[in-house]
Amino acid sequence: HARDAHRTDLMTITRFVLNEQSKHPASRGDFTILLNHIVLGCKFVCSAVNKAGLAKLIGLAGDTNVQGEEQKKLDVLSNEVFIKALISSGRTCVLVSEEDEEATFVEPSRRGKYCVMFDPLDGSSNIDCGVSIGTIFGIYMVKDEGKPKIDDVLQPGKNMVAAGYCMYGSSCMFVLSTGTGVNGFTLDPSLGEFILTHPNIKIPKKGKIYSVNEGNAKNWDSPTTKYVEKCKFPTDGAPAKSLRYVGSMVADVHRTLLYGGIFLYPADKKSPNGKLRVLYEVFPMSFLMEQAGGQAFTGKQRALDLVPKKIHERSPIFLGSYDDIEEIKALYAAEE
Ligand code: AHM
Ligand code: MG
Repeated sequence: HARDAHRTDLMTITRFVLNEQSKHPASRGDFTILLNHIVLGCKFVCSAVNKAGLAKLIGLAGDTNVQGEEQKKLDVLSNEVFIKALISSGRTCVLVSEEDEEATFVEPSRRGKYCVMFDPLDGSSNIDCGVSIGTIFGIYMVKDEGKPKIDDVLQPGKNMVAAGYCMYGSSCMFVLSTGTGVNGFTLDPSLGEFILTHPNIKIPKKGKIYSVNEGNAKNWDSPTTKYVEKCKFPTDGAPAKSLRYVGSMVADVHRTLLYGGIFLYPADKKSPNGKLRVLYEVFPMSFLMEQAGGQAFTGKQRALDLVPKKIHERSPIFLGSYDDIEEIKALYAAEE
């Protein structure tokens, strides 16, 4: 039976990516190797997060990161694990981490053709209380393998060759796109393997949920204010939307992908560029949204068209179901 086949014919993430890559005759397995190293990092973080309370890993490391926030021990640890795993893959040349002010250029003997931008452990405010957190990553191809430059990671998001996240939640889930749709894998802890559980994820065309930090409402611009007002007091006879906000981008985006709706971190008077970082938060999530049939918009343009000037740049972001993003786009268009 079909179900039996699934139980005994396990589609691991490695097998899945090898299958995908075999469709490209020129492929030499480099991407599969890179991905395996990312997956290893995620498994490590998953295990560390699960043990955090026990192992007393939680607590301040006494350091502040480049954004001037307190750095938690788990953030530091995760960052080290990912940097080392990525370098040792032998397939990377430029690395950008939320935790490091400067990009890391891999030494020539260990260099490969991929640039990886990542937030090793996002959702820092949720670490200490055991709420879902995650790792986010995006991957570009270097232009000239012999001469990796900072410009290689300042490309528009649409140039990404892959993006994904791992959510450390009630189960550990790895969601990936290599530009041909979105697939979700769940960690089977007894096997230590990510198994394909959510093939070809498509976001519902319209959703019933909005997700935003409404505590910032007094500083919002008028399209955002109008949009959220409409979610609560619809004027077109539609039912009001439900509000869900974890405060971990990975968890909020994951729910949005599966259930539909909209996630927004808009600009406000205090932060004219919003909060979320372009390279390792906005771009990877926008890439996944589009690949799942949704949209991602900055308030001015398609998010993936943005050309970042600095590696830690921020941007407002509205992402989610196709129809819901159309509405916010219309409100911004009406302002012009
Ligand atoms: P972080 O990188 O310090 O963890 O901040 C990013 C997080 C996102 O996961 C989340 O979407 C957002 O910050 C929540 O911000 P706020 O607490 O302002 O609502
Ligand atoms: Mg972050």
